[in-house]
Amino acid sequence: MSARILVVDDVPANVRLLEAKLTAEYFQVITAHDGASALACVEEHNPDLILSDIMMPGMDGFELCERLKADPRSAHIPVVMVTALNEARDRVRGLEAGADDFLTKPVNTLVLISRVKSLIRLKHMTDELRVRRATAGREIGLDFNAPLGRRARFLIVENSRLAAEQLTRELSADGQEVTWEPDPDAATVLSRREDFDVLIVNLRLGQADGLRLCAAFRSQEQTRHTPILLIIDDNDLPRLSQGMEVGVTDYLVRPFDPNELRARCRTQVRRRRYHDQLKSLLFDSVSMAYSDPLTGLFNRRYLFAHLEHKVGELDDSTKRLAVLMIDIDRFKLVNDSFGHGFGDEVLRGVAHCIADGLRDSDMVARYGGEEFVVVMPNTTAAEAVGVADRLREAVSRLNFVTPGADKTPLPVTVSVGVASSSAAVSTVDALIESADRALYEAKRSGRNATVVGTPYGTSHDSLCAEAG
Ligand code: GH3
Ligand code: MG
Ligand code: MG
Repeated sequence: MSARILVVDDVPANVRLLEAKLTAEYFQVITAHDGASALACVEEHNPDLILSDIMMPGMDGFELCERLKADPRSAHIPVVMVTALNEARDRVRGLEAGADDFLTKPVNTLVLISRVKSLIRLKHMTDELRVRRATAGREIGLDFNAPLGRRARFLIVENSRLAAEQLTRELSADGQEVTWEPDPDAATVLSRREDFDVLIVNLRLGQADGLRLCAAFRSQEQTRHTPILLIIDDNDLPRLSQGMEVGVTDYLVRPFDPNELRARCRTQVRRRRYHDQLKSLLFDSVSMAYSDPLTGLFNRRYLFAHLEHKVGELDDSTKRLAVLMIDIDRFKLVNDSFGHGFGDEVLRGVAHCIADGLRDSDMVARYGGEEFVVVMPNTTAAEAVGVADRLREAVSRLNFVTPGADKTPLPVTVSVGVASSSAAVSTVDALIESADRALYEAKRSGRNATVVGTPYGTSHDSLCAEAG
């Protein structure tokens, strides 16, 4: 895991200590010695995580955190406050300032690294989400501290009733919904049946091993990505790395401060929500990224991905490929005479007509404004010409009625350039170029025509004749 971490502390020795520990884990570390230079550093280096001291001359850590969280350009960067004492007051103040986590000095290396890794994983997820949102053309500016929306559902696996009641009290006070299950086997079954946002597991479950339960959660489909918060005692710290191995997302050492519990639980809920959003965005953006909104056909991007794949198959000498480049004749005139809206209607009509006239194995995409490309596997040039003529015929029979009072039927025709694979035409570019040149010829010959393309240097006529 690589990431850039900003360490802020006014005591140079403290900075060096954290820097050494983080560098040993191959993190890239940048440093600042006060709040003002930290803000400048964030602007310049865009870190993935900030570790900040609280007591600093001038701007203290709380104010720094508040400023970072108030700025949309830095609000999504996780901030960990490093507190000198295990001061409950500082933690409350830190939470109010928007801190994402706390570390207590002197900083335990294992604790430091696992917290840092956990938050960086989350940061990477939010980054991905921001990119996808931007790509999908949605509003950017994901608010890292946005309200968590609906109540989150927690499953607590804890054999002590007292401990479970304490956890339930704290989380319920924070507006969360809590289910308690003392038995690990029953918990596994329950987690498959119901949808939980976060799983809280006590490492010591009487006779049972909490880590075994965590491993079970990770191995079943329903909870593979559900955050797991492990609860341990001080002397269990050595088992923590095993826990991280198994896929535990974060942990709490008993006795814990209720504020810390809430902060960590909120972070886990966010993690879960991001994951869900990413999944649905991925699905949306796949279809959005590959389809043309006006016609519903595949777009140019998909066409090229598809063609690459199809051309790749041509190494097998039994495979052939034909491509049609179809362009509506004098379409500009349609727009100019009857308006863009009517032009769109004609585009959609022609698109559907082409799609309806193809085999299932053929693919049609909108190549550009009023141009379409059809990709036909296992098709010879002669067969492709047959398809092209049939499509031209079908388009010319379409019934477009012009807007306005007189409602005259408007004839629409297309011209088609045909290209087929051969030794000379065996790349995507060569196929497209060949079809494009043939289309140009079809336009020149008077439109509403089909012409077969030739690779450069080949006689056009001879191939036309071959196509029959
Ligand atoms: P040719 O027979 O030589 O192909 O003539 P043409 O008028 O069809 O070709 P030209 O390239 O001059 O004009 C294409 C027109 O297609 C121009 C452009 O405004 C229009 N067009 C491109 N995309 C859209 C669209 O999404 N909707 C509408 N209504 N028109 C579009
Ligand atoms: Mg045209
Ligand atoms: Mg055109």
